[in-house]
Amino acid sequence: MSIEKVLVVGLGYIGLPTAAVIASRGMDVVGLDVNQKAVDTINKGEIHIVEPDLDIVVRSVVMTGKLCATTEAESADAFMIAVPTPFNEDNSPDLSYIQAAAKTIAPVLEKGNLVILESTSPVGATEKLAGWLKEARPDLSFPQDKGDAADINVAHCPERVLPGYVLQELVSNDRVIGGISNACSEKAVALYQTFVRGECIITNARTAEMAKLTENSFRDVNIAFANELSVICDKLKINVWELVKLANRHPRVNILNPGPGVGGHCIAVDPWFIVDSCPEEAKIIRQARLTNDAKPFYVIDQITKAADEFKRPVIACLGLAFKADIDDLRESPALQIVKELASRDIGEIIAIEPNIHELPANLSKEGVQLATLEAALEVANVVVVLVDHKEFKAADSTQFATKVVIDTRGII
Ligand code: SAJ
Repeated sequence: MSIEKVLVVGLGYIGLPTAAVIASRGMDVVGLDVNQKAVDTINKGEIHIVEPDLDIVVRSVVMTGKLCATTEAESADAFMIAVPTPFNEDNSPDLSYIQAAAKTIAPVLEKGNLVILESTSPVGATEKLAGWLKEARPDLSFPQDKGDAADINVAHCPERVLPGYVLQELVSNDRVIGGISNACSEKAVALYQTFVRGECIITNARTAEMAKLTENSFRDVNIAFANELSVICDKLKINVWELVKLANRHPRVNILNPGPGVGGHCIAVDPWFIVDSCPEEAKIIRQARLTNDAKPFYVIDQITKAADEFKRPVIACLGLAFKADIDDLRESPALQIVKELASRDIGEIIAIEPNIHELPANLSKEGVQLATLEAALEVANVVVVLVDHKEFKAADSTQFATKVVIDTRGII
């Protein structure tokens, strides 16, 4: 049976662009979300998240009737689940959103349907999803029991796009596709090939789950290495940026950049899923998480020491986002650092974030001011670079000559 209609569950940073891109290929797409406001926004042809060019694609597919949003499940040929998989306080994965998605789509499932889990998931989650669907629909057969002959196919295909480049990477990245049976994989490949230009590589569901976790853990471990080096270099009075540049001249060395910590919703989360599955074995992966989580506190200490040299210093904090040239402040080490500084009352804090127009309420309540770089530099005693936004990289470095500078990104 060919796939003509797709229901995407979860219209966030991954679900909405995916739904829009599939719709732009001429398929009928229904987006399902629990957030009525998001649904209404999308149905007006507008978007509720920030991602370059996404507004244009969404507007066009909504206008042509290829994409519509709803809060109620309806039948389709394929279902794609792109809901959050956060972690609990004890760092164990929280699969409640996937379970809720299973409960929502189960009543409308029909023989021949394909269900794809896109959410980053701990190993075994796709099998769990298939189990929840089976529990809700004992009248249908599932691949964990019937293999290729099952009524319903279930596969994992982790999203791997980089925020800020989602529309390009959705199409150009290779996709790892892990079905519970071969038939599941093949059916999923057929769907992805309608909009992916990269290669669709088949494996099993558990390996696909682990592949995604491995990619982000690889980055986390390597950033932790860079962050550890930066602390060692401070102690040994060596410029870590010069050191990394020199070491990277070696043809087989590629050290990542130290920073104020690791933010975002992926790299700082996914490694915990591996640690939770194999707590005894995942030693380096766990330590990398701890090292990266400790880095903001190291930066706070550096700033506090610098501030101690002044009676009532003005501290300019450059950047609040979790990485360069985006407006996303969630899980941002820069934001964490500024919040903590404000609560310690060690001076006047000015935040410079060219990608936002208003400070988050909890910062303004603490007395933090939002200013332009120029205005902040006129009064600042201490300058802290927390994000390597293009506006900061372009700044004239002589402006910083009379300031105490703490540069966590190595741009000055
Ligand atoms: N960072 C450093 N030093 C570096 C690189 C990054 O400190 O050398 C910091 C950034 O400042 C940021 C954090 O790490 O705070 C993460 O940024 P990122 O750009 O490395 O990654 P994300 O979280 O925006 O997106 C990642 C991507 N994964 C990989 O590159 C392996 C993306 O492809 C995934 O789709 C995404 O996670 C996800 O959804 O899992």
